[in-house]
Amino acid sequence: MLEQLEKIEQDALSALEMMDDQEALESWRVAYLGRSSPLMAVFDQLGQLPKDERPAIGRRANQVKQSLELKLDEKTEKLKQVELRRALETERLDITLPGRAVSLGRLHPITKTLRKVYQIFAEMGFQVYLSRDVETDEYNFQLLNFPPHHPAREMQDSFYIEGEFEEDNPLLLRTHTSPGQIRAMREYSAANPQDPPPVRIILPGMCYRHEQVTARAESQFTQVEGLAVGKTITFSDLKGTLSDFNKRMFGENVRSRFRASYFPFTEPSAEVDIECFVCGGEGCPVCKRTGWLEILGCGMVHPIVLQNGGYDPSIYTGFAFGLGPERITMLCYRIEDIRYFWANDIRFLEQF
Ligand code: FA5
Repeated sequence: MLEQLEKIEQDALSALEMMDDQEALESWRVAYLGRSSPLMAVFDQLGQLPKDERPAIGRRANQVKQSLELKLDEKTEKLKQVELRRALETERLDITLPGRAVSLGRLHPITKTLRKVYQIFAEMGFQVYLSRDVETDEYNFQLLNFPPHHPAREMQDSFYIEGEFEEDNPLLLRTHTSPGQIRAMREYSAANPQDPPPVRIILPGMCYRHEQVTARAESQFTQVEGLAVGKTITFSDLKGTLSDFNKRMFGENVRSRFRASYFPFTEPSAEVDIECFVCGGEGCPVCKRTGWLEILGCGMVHPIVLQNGGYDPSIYTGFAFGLGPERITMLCYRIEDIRYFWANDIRFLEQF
């Protein structure tokens, strides 16, 4: 029986060597220490042994049992360590890996153009003046020398706002940034009505026109108005300012032209065109086959407008202009259709 116990111990220990996970260890425990194991069978037979053999075999059986339990505990602990190490290997954090880029928002192309326009005019000494989007007929038209029922109003079809308003002075969404000229001049001249200070401002903002949307015209677009009023301002100041602006905005070699035009609030009036970027001046659908793209309207401030702003036209003169950042952005980035700006198409916006 002692030999049988030796064999049980040896078999069990060499089988334990082969076990390599917790599941295998459990089946080993059932096989060698469980109720139906050969070792337990030895304990069961102890009672039938001759009395004098019982103590030695009983002691030896207990030793084998304790030794196997000890080895099982050691092996269990060892396997736990191996599994832990394996888990650490696979879940290892590599701090040298580059992080995932956070996707950032970006500036709308019109905002980029506006910022460049502000910078150029700031360098020339113009300050930014913000006027309102909802205007009265009086400021949008009448004070700018558009008399009621004057056909020039049809140049800018308006979005009127329903509600209560004075007769002949309805509310509307401004059709251009020019009403800001009157608001600014009135504010400046109110400070010193006898000798109003000179004005040198730009007035950026959204404008709204109830007109056919095409590749060149939107019903909602931005404008940047410019206004300079002083005692010695001439048309050459206007030409010099805008020619310099064109060079800084589009580059030294840009071809531009001043073309005589008409606005009720300037006299004389002009429009400025830049050579068409699509056809290089040959003529195409974008430039209506003229080879030129209009980017702004301008002129010398009409005496009636100066008067309405609180500036005596026998002492003061001024120039004004209104440019279209959408048209300028189209030129800078070679964009062929103005409708992309408001289409919210991420494939378009991601290019800027
Ligand atoms: C005006 O709105 C005048 N208030 C400009 C002005 C100011 C003249 C001061 C004299 C003195 P006009 O309607 O031409 O003018 O518009 C000026 C510029 O706004 C155009 O050259 C163009 O660049 C832009 N613009 C006009 N209509 C649209 C439109 N529907 N969509 C996009 N841009 C437009």
